[in-house]
Amino acid sequence: MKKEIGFIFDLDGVIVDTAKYHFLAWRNLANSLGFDFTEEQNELLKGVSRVKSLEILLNIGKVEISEEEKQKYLLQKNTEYLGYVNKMTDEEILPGINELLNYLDSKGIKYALGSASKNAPLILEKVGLIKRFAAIVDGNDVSKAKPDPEVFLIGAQKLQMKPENCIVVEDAIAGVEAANAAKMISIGIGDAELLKEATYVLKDTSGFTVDFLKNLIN
Ligand code: B16
Ligand code: MG
Repeated sequence: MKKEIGFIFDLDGVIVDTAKYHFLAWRNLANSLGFDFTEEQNELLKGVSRVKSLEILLNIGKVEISEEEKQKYLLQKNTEYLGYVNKMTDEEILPGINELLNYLDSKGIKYALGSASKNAPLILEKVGLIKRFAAIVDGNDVSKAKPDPEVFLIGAQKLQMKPENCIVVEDAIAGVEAANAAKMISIGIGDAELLKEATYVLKDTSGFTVDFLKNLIN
């Protein structure tokens, strides 16, 4: 009998590109605090929790603020970010993802979401994918952020799969490390050098084809 497998997809950078909206909101906050924030620096925030992202941003600007102000800025940033998210449609699903999910559905292979974002359910709803996932694990469900494997281990539990039978799709180094720590197969989406710890690396989601998936599964 063939071994049962499950997939766990990261959200930002794998299903949709919300990094560009995070960037606009963080840059506005940085500018209002008197410093600039570049797209290159935004790379440092990918896959990182909201609170940790603010810490990194404040470090870049060498700004020190009180705990109360931090809470205020986190809310301010998220409100602006949600303004962009609320306008999202299914046209923002990254290339190839619909085909992959259709193929997994046709084979009866279950998939979960494993994201650091507390806004993940809203984003999936906006792009019309929320009902497709057998389970959703997001930033509200975990106490330890990636590279800790918690998010993916909860995902495996919800899929009722052993971790070693799960395949994680991730675009962030911390996410690949989390998948490896969970003893799962990892597919990195992005730069091969950056994601060299992943079991497989594909340049972008359009390289993650149904043919690649068929070979992987077989
Ligand atoms: P939120 P992922 C991550 O999503 C983003 O890559 C990261 O930039 C963001 O800070 C984090 O979610 C938290 O997002 O502010 O919406 O809770 O890649 O883990 O799907
Ligand atoms: Mg990501």
